[in-house]
Amino acid sequence: MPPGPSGIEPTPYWVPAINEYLNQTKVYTLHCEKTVDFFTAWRSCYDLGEELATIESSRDNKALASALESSDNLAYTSGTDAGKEGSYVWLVNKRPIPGQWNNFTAWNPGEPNNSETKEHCLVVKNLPDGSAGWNDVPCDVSLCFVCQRFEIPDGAEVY
Ligand SMILES: [Ca+2]
Ligand SMILES: [Ca+2]
Repeated sequence: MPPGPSGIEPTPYWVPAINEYLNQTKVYTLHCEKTVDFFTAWRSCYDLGEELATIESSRDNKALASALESSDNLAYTSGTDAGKEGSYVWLVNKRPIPGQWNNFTAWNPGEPNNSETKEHCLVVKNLPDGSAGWNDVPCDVSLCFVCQRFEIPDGAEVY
């Protein structure tokens, strides 16, 4: 593929259809080298040829909790209600939270609370039971973030 307009080499990109989704192996990677705001996190995953994380099943949530390691890392995912208050979507795949096809969420008790009407980004933190608890926070705070990639199946159409 030719370089994009900004000189960035496009990487093959593939997103599984919903009916393929739960059978796919997703790989989460935590980034804490430099803490960043939400959109920098979104862009940083893009620059790595990946995407900012989605969490669409309890399996995803456990895998993501493992990626967070045992530390107190608070990390951005691609969940946001910045476009419409109270209506969360995964920015990278446009699916609603909870999904129509999978009702999974893992909000901590009392969340999302849109504190001071300023919280529009979904962050994750390890819980003692090995899952990841969700909270909404302001999108401009500097945090770690989690990128994801899928194993691209043979014969899949990439773009
Ligand atoms: Ca909000
Ligand atoms: Ca909150």
